[in-house]
Amino acid sequence: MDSATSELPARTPLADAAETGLKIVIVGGFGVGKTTLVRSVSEIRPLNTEEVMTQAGIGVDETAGLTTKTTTTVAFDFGRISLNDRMVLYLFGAPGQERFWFLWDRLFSGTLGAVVLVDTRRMSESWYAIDRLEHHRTPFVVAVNRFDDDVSAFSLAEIRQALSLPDHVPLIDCDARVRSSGKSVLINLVDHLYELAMAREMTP
Ligand SMILES: Nc1nc2c(ncn2[C@@H]2O[C@H](COP(=O)(O)OP(=O)(O)O)[C@@H](O)[C@H]2O)c(=O)[nH]1
Ligand SMILES: [Mg+2]
Repeated sequence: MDSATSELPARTPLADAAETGLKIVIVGGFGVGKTTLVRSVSEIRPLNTEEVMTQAGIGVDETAGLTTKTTTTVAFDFGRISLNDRMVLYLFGAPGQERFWFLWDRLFSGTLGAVVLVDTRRMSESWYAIDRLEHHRTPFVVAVNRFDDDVSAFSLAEIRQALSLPDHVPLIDCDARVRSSGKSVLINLVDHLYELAMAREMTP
């Protein structure tokens, strides 16, 4: 009998990857830059289901202040990045539109941590994501995606206050279009997860 079919291999490539793979979710409001971030850091051609917005989206997908945005993500983005030879992050960009919020709770299961992307022109769009993450006790960092036409120039301290973010939640600036910037957001999250794990270990 063929040994390959008579017994299961000790390790399959997928299991190996899963063992070191961390599931990370990128959440945030509509047009905040989730697809852009996943695309700029992913080492595989990211899957996404970007659709040109149709007449039907008018009034449903609010584009106020986002004059250049003509596509919308109807499912989610998926990408992958290896931080080092042991650590692979699987990235899921979760749809920000209110009508997709029911998907988030499913998506959060098995998620080690999340990145909340914030656009300071539409800060309130992040409230729901932060709320859900706190509810699920999913650790997260908040990354402010600075847009060129954002003249508000809020400081990180002001943003922390506006979002009622506790001091222990990392808050950083980023440019979702730049790979090194997106990568540093992810490293920030992994560091945060590591610190939380260490703190848990220290508590008797
Ligand atoms: N100027 C500028 N544009 C950005 C930035 N991040 C994303 N965009 C653009 O903003 C639009 C919305 O980004 P997208 O990633 O589709 O948002 P999503 O709905 O969160 O997935 C796209 O046209 C992006 O090219 C940024 O940091 N600066
Ligand atoms: Mg998108």
